[in-house]
Amino acid sequence: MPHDPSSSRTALRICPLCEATCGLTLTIEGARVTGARGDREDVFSKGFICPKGASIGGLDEDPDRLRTPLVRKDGVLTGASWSEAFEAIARALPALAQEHGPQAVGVVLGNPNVHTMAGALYPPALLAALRTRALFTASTLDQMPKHVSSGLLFGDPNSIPVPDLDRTDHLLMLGANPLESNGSLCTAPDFPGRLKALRRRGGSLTVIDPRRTRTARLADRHVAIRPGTDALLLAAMAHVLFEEKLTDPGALADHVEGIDEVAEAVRDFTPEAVAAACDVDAATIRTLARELAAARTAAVYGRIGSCTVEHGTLASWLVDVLNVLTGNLDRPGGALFPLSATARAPRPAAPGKGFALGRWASRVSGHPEAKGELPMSALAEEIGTPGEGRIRALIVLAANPVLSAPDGDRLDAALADGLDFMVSVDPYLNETSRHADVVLPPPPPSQSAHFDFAFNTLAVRNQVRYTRPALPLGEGLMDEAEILARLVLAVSGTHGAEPDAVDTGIIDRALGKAVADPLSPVHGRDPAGVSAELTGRTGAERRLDLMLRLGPYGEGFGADPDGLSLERLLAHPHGIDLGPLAPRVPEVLTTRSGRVELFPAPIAADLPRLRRALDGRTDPEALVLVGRRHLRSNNSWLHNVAALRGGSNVCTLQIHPEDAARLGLTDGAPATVTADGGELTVPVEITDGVRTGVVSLPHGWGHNRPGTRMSVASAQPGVNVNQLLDGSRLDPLSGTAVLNAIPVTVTPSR
Ligand SMILES: Nc1nc2c(c(=O)[nH]1)N[C@H]1C(S)=C(S)[C@@H](COP(=O)(O)OP(=O)(O)OC[C@H]3O[C@@H](n4cnc5c(=O)[nH]c(N)nc54)[C@H](O)[C@@H]3O)O[C@H]1N2
Ligand SMILES: Nc1nc2c(c(=O)[nH]1)N[C@H]1C(S)=C(S)[C@@H](COP(=O)(O)OP(=O)(O)OC[C@H]3O[C@@H](n4cnc5c(=O)[nH]c(N)nc54)[C@H](O)[C@@H]3O)O[C@H]1N2
Ligand code: SF4
Ligand SMILES: [Mo]
Repeated sequence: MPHDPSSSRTALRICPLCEATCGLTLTIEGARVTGARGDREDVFSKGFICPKGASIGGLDEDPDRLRTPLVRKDGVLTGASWSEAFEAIARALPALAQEHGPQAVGVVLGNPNVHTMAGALYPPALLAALRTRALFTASTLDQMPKHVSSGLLFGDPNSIPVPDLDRTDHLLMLGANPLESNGSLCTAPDFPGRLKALRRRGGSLTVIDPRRTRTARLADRHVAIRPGTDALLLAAMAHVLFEEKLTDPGALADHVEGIDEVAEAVRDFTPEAVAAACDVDAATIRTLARELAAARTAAVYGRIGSCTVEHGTLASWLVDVLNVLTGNLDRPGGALFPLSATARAPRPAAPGKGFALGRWASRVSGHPEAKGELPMSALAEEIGTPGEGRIRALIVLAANPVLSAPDGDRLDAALADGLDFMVSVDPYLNETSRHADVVLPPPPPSQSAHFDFAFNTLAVRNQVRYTRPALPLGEGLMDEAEILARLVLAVSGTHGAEPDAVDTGIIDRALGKAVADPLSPVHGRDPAGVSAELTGRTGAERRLDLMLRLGPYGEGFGADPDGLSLERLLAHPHGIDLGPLAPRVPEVLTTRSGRVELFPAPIAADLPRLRRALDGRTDPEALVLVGRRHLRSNNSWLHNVAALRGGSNVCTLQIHPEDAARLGLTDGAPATVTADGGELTVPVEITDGVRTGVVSLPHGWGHNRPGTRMSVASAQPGVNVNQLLDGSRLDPLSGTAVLNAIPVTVTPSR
């Protein structure tokens, strides 16, 4: 189609594809995104971009994207109008909840909810309207161990310290590969450049990973640990710090309790005792501990490979134990708590409510809740096991658990046979949404506004940015904020009301609290008057304005004329820098003691399990499976963008040459992998990039189920690694699935 070059323009859009939150400059011709480059003026990302961000146009105009809602008619998903779709929901869900109780409606929240404004703003209202505890999210396939350890240590599961990447002298990184992932629980656009800068300024990087990743190749020291044993390694490092009197919590000393108890608890975990299990010699472990203690500043940082393992919560706890013991928690150059512009404004330090685990349990297996969630691994049994409280209906927002959670075949069958009604909010008809009775598709990224409510609380620098939609909504599309607001109305029995009513209700409640709060800048004011001052074109924007104005940097509705508001943010299209991370202890602490509780009871109760792992005999020929990520892939849903396919972005079984030779495997030939949950056949890739005893498969593949509409992905489907899991392996404290260090056998396929 010829286009008029004079219609070409640019527009800013924060990239929603990973946690790095890069600012993009989109090239727009007519109603199409024809290119994307890094926004050099972005206060945080300064022009950085990766191949995914550069391909956002391809994602935007993917012909397989759904452009109308789908409603199941006579068993077949059929294009429908928005009002038909919401009417179908309003007819089914309230009646089902009425008949079987609120627990009969389950909710699944997937990863992209932390990458959209709608996903941050509406799920709480949806859950409140449903009054269900049947909540499952990607967190229990991911970072829940970190939430649990942070909740126990600091009182709030969302108070997660992040490494001060730009100022630290020494970074000890476990189970993370930011050169492919671009970072996680540590929002840092151009993570690779920041690591190189660390080396350039004389700092050092140590990477603990069973694979020699691109990140490991950048490091001063790479330790190829045996998978699943990081908690042992970290406990032994803590042991060395105590034994050699290298502990010094520094400024934190007055705000920590339980250090002596930790010393006692790690007494058995000598480097010599853990060396065999970790396959790391004792001398190296001592060196790691001494280097950490000796560094002027240092940060310990653990991610996926330290979370989605048998001892994920213990490992996550030990990461911060080491940060505390070496005086690096809450100091510049160490690990600090970000202060985002939409967070609650800091208040005088005081004891808080603390963090409780296991306030209820899952119906079938009795898994304790964590942070109000049940393990994603338990979803299939909660649908498939008869009895009172069985999940009969499911609302799935931006999730594809058939591929991303253990034992997809079982979940697939449960979604097909066990549900009376299912809704998916998803742009694709994929392995999960194909089971829905109603699919509600959000618009493409270029047509959505963007604000990072989640990632600004995890960013290595305090800053704030907002981008409005770069393009108007396409014909027949609905903004995702409106979709979710209408969904709230449909499940509440108020279908047909104005979706703005949802936002107005939330704003009114928030202002009601604020005017009654003596510490709020609007204390004592008339809430209606304050509400009338809010600006914004949409309910979502007015809510953002409210949070910004009452937040830590806010203008407080006149209290601080230089403070933040939506209006001020809009005047800074490349964002506003709010400065480096600063110490926040004790104000940030909300434990019952008002201190860092370094040795919480649930952790103490889980330590015997770690102690038992010391005795684990390891068969020298045993193999364990770990995952990996590819730069040009994203979990289960970016395989449909043709521009990102190919190259190293392939679904292969990586194996060390020695293991391959012993097993008679040939590069490129198929191998059969068997584990608890099943069997897969996949091409072999022989590489010394994985250590011996370890094989690696990426996740998010296996696009070969019928009834999907992802033509590029299904042409080269790959295999679903999660079919090797039966869902029974969990980190017990957090309910997180064990996705790494899975025992497998591998044989050549015929
Ligand atoms: N074996 C193994 N399994 C893993 C992992 C691993 O390392 N190994 N990693 C785990 C991790 S860390 C995570 S976070 C999970 C992720 O697992 P999920 O939470 O299931 O997320 P995705 O696989 O990314 O699927 C996202 C879904 O959201 C849809 N989507 C995309 N954009 C939007 C949008 O703007 N709005 C809406 N409503 N929908 C959208 C996509 O089409 C897709 O259906 O996978 C986990 N699974
Ligand atoms: N390109 C791309 N970027 C992504 C994603 C994606 O799918 N693709 N997903 C996004 C999401 S949802 C997340 S949560 C983040 C995750 O971000 P990261 O945590 O950086 O994830 P990975 O790249 O999977 O790196 C995990 C590393 O842990 C190693 N590992 C496995 N088992 C163990 C173990 O027992 N011990 C140790 N020490 N290491 C181990 C693996 O070899 C791997 O190199 O990435 C995000 N960014
Ligand atoms: S690093 Fe992440 S946020 Fe930045 S362009 Fe790539 S996918 Fe987007
Ligand atoms: Mo994740």
